[in-house]
Amino acid sequence: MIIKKRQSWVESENSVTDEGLFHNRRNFMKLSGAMLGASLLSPALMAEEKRFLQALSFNAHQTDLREELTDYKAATGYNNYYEFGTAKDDPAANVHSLIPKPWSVQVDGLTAKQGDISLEDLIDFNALEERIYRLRCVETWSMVIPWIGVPLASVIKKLDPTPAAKYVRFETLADKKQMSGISSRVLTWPYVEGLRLDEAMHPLAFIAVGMYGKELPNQNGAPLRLVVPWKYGFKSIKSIVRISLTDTEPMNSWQKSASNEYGFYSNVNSEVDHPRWSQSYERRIGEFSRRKTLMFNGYGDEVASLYDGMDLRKYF
Ligand SMILES: Nc1nc2c(c(=O)[nH]1)N[C@H]1C(S)=C(S)[C@@H](COP(=O)(O)O)O[C@H]1N2
Ligand SMILES: [Mo]
Repeated sequence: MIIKKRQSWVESENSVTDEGLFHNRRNFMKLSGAMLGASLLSPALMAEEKRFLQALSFNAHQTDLREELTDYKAATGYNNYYEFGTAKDDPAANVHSLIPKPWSVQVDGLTAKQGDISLEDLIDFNALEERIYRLRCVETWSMVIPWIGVPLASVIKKLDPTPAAKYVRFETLADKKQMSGISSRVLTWPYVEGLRLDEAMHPLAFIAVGMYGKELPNQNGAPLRLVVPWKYGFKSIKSIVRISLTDTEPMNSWQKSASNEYGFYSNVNSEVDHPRWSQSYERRIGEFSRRKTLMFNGYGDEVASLYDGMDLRKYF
């Protein structure tokens, strides 16, 4: 059973009295505690992790899903990151060649701010929040992750879009030296994703730089990735190196590869099947039984109004 509280993302940790939240909180503390204890980090890395956690502890916010967090091992061992291969265990095996630091993001298009912006200037690391979001992959698996990051809106505001800007387009790094999978032609590189500007400014849309109290593992999209919890997982573009504001709808990599199967919107929709499979059920990674997929992945109260009057069969 899933019970959601409205506007839950603005609730601070201190005001949490709800049992489900408390459970998740404990679950999270247990996990991060265990991982910190078990990890064999160099002193420099330890100091960095500590700074990361300190920044976080002052700004912990939480969405409340009464659901178990996905096991950390499953969330980092069963991934889609085609730049490192198409099998679910390829990213974890091949991703060590990715160098997520230092990192900068090229900003161009319809914004006042232009050019290369360092990760530290783009993301306010003193304002990190924790958000527990469900993510539902188009291939019918799902997971529940404690993400750490900032609202995408805060990043876009920094770029100062011009009035003509209507969409945001994102690109992933495409470097043959760091990414063993991009010699393959399964997709066109760089990996591209896009959002309508009002979707991008929605308070649920999130840029993650960490998860489970730690920095993002490379296979999950280090050093920064998108998380749009009401859309299929492939919208969550990883290792972003370019953000462009545009006045035309960006063509994403999956649309380009099969426009009959993947559209621009890609909202989780239990009522519209993928041409090759049903979208009405999903399986949590690490679990055996299936559960019903919820419209907009369960975030409909918050986001359905973005699509008022649109035929979601046409705009899939
Ligand atoms: N650059 C890039 N981003 C990507 C992908 C990819 O292949 N390349 N796969 C997407 C898909 S299909 C999913 S379901 C999610 C998976 O995120 P996870 O591995 O953290 O679970 O990442 C998305 N982001
Ligand atoms: Mo996916």
